[in-house]
Amino acid sequence: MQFWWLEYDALKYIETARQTFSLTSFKTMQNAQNVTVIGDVHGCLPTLEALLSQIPEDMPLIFIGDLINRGPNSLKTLRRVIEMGSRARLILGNHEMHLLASAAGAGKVNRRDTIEEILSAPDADDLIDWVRHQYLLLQWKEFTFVHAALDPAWSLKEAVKLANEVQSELRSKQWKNYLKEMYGKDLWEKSLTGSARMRAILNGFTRIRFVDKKGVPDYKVKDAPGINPPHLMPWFKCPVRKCSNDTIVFGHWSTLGFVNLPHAIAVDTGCVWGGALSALVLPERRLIQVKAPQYCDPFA
Ligand SMILES: [Mn+2]
Repeated sequence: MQFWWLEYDALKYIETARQTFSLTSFKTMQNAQNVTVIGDVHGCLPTLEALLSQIPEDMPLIFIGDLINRGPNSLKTLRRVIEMGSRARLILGNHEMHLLASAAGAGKVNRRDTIEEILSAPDADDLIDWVRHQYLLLQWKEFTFVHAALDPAWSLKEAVKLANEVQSELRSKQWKNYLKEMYGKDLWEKSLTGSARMRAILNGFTRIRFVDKKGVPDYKVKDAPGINPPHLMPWFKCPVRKCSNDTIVFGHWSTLGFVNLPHAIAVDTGCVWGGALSALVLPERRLIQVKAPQYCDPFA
């Protein structure tokens, strides 16, 4: 199962020859002793630099998504990660999807967005191409990386299939057309087709926080656990979720803070609103954090 990741990268880089091609570098990540996952950066480049200075330069990195937007340096942060080449991979977050939808003419850049500088960069097409070739789900050893969640209705095997389904559309020539109706709160059902299916898959990976006891997501509630309506629970505590025996690493939920449970690891510690940026060295789960200046309000 791990080889779809390897094969895809190899093909892309042979095809485009944009970057020095090295099959060994891909094998290196899969075979690496350690991988470090980095929480939601949101364009906070100085904070990212401070964190990176504490991580060995040859350490493979997985960014958990929302690398960009909201913070002050979206363009430079994106370039910094692209320039790392095969050392770094990005999980697509809701903010990356918003960037792609905006580039496709389907999303509207709003007042609080800081992605305009990416869309108007002279090499915007290359930047967008890089982003749309990233991942909704990655696996390394026993860990599965997603931006927000796995929909409780999905087994890990189904989730891998659904991630591949959307990733191949994003990587196709028709990607702009595919994303035309990206926004909406569709809930997952096996029978869904077309744009409702795409929305339910994207929501299941990039937006879920709370679910009810049957595992049905509620996209309206964004509170920290403890002040949520009593019928809702964090998705990773839902007893009926099908992936409860898999170890899921995720970000997205900045008010949740660092969570380190046997089967759920949360790494978004709110760097954009003055919390911290976190890196977690795996498999030993060694936490590295740097305190961050505040750029915006978590509840705005
Ligand atoms: Mn997010």
